[in-house]
This record gives sequence, C-alpha cells and structure tokens, in this order.
Amino acid sequence: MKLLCGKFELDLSSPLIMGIVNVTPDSFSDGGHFNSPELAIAHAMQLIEQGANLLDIGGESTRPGAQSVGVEEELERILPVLVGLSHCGVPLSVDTLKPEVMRAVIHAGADMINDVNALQSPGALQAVADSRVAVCLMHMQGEPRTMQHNPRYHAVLAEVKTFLAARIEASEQAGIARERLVIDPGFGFGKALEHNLALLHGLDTFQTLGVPLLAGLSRKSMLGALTGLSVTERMVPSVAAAVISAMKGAKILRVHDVKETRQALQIFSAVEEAR
Ligand code: 7PJ
Repeated sequence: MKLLCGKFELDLSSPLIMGIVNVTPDSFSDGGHFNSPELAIAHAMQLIEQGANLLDIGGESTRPGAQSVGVEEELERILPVLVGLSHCGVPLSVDTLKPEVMRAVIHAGADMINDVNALQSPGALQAVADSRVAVCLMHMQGEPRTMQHNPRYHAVLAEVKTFLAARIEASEQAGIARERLVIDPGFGFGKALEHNLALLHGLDTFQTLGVPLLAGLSRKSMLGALTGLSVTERMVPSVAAAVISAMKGAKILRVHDVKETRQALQIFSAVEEAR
C-alpha cells in the first residue's frame, strides 16, 4: 500500500511512526513543554533521530474541554516550526480543522493535513483538493469542548465506519484521490472507555474501506482509566496500544514515545515477516 503525501510517496508495507510535535500551550500530555519554535524544532529533530517516519505538528489543542484558537494565533504557532523543519527529510503533517490554516500551511510546504473534523468545515475539502497533500480523515462525535460529556452510540464500530466511508466518498467527489487519504476512528474523540475498547478490538474491520488506517492512542485517558497511571506515566500502555493497533492493520501510529514504539515495532515486523 502506498500513500501520496505531498513531496513524498510513502511505502506502507510496514507501519510508520508519526511523531507528535505539539506547539500548544495547553495540550494535555506535553502542553507548554515545547512552547517556542526553537524548542519544538529541537524536539522534532530528536523524534526523527529516534525513528519517526513523519511528524504531526499541532497548534490548536483538541483535548477534551479545550477552547479553540483563532486562525492568526494558530498560524503564528505552526508556521515557524513548519518552515524550520522544511528540510528535515520526513513528511510534515499539520493537525488542524480550519480551512484558512490548511491553505496557509499547504502553501508553506506541509505534506499532510490531519483533520480531526474529517474535512467537514465549510471550505475544507476545497482547501486541500487542489494540492498534493495527504489527508487524515478522523471521526469525532461532537466538538472538543463538549465531546466527552455524554458520548452515545448504538453500534460504535458500524457508526464510525459508515461515517468514514461517507467522508472518503465526499473527498473523492471533491477531487482528492484515494491514494492521498488516510482514515482514523478517533480514539477519545467523543468516546467513552467502552467505545474506545470496542474500536480497538474491531480496528481490523476498517481495513475493508481500502484506505490506510491511522491510530492515535498515545497517552490517552482510556489508558489512564485502565491502569490508573497519570498522563506522564503512560508510555508502556501507549506502546502496547500501538502494537495492538499494528497487529490489527494500522499503517500509521501517532505517538509521543517514538523511540520505545520503534523498538516494539521491530519485534512486530520480525514476526510479520516470519514464515
Ligand atoms: C488524534 C489526532 C488522533 C488524529 C489528536 C492527543 C489529542 N489526530 N490529534 N488522531 N489525537 N488523526 O494527542 O491525544 O487520535 S490530539
């Protein structure tokens, strides 16, 4: 499986690691730590050294309860980091749901748009259509500010799958080639623990949509709910979740702990290649 991703063409025959680069002052797991372009760039370079195959740069926190920021402020956070990393050698994804931000970062050289809103904002499909960037279409129920208040589903797997199929269809209709698309069930985005577990258990069913699957479970609250560990203590559960995702067919793993995930995936790949 291949993914067209801006200046890159990614080989997805084994899972890739997407390292998280937050440039938000309020991100839940590392908020404020990399709150200057220099620090964020240094952190990003370290993630590449540790084995990140792509980077996801986010300038607006989408954690539960987070308030949204304006276009100007989001771009002020992202652009210096994006430009500073333009020769880093790996594809650069930008985590945003705003069409204005999408257009600006594509112009500035982003290779991928990671949209937790699956290009549903007015103008979002058009903002990415006329470019070469890859797009991650993620499922979310509700909006970040209120999504964890009372998530409800009749059949979470089927509902998320139907939604993603519709967003693939809408993207293709808008002229975004299938080879540019990635899908993601959106762990923790309007989902209670039972929903997150059902999605992870049934993750392999998303493979039938014929588009590579991205999974983001790193340090998320479901891992805290299962272990009692605080957010800074969740490395081992995060790596376990990444390996489970890989075994169920995820092709891109969005993680904070790149070095440890890389080590775990070496075992996964060896087993995959055994006959
Ligand atoms: C995800 C994301 C995810 C995708 C965040 C966090 C919250 N994008 N952005 N998938 N999560 N595609 O890092 O925990 O799961 S922000």
